[in-house]
Amino acid sequence: MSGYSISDVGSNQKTKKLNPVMKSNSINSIASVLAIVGTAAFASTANAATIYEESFETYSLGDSNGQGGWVDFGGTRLTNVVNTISSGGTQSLEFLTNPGYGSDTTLDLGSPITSGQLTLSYDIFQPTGYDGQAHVYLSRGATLTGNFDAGLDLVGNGTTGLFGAGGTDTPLLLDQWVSVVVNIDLDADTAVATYGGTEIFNGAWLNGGTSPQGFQGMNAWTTGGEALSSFNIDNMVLTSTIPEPSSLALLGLGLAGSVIRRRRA
Ligand SMILES: [Ca+2]
Repeated sequence: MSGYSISDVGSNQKTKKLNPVMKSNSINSIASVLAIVGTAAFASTANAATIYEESFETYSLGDSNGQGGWVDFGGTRLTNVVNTISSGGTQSLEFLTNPGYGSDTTLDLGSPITSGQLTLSYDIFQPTGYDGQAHVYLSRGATLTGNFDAGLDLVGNGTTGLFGAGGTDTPLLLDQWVSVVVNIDLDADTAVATYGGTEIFNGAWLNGGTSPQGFQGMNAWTTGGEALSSFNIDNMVLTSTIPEPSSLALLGLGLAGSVIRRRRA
């Protein structure tokens, strides 16, 4: 076991800029502006810090093992970087059936994320003729040490023609890139997932296993089917929406505005 994993990836926090405040002699107007600033600051907590972002554009073509933190998990096929298909750019990650159990690769964060709101998104391409099951398994624990604790198992099932994650399955959208988005609330231990904008899961994130609440691993693999076929993944992005200190300070400003207004009422 190589134990290869990416360390805590640096966040790229964005600096927020306030619009110039209008000049006014009226306390009422100032109070209103403060209240508006407060509202805007609350909305801006959705500004995300990027934890992981990968478009596979800088990878060498061929075996992805060891590139960008991905570790081959011992599948019967390699997980290859290809330039024959992509969602933006020219390269993507390709998973091949044997048929049956084929490519299997995994990526763990250096340490689990245990609180706040996360959003994981990726694009997936399943062609007509891919008759296996395309898995993207999101684990609460480190997959490289065997802590496969769901999390969610997002499955594009070429056998049934459905995409699902244990909720309400929806028909596969074939021969096109489809965006999968998973919003995880680690404080409430809930998750909501969509496939091509259609909600496919809305339920518990903490639903078994031995790891505490959290998010750490992503394991993508393919199995099943009778055809020698493949699917592709591109544009994996993991962001965190934990409120930033500057937002909290602005929230305070908003509250001050509310107080001023109430006094004049
Ligand atoms: Ca790409």
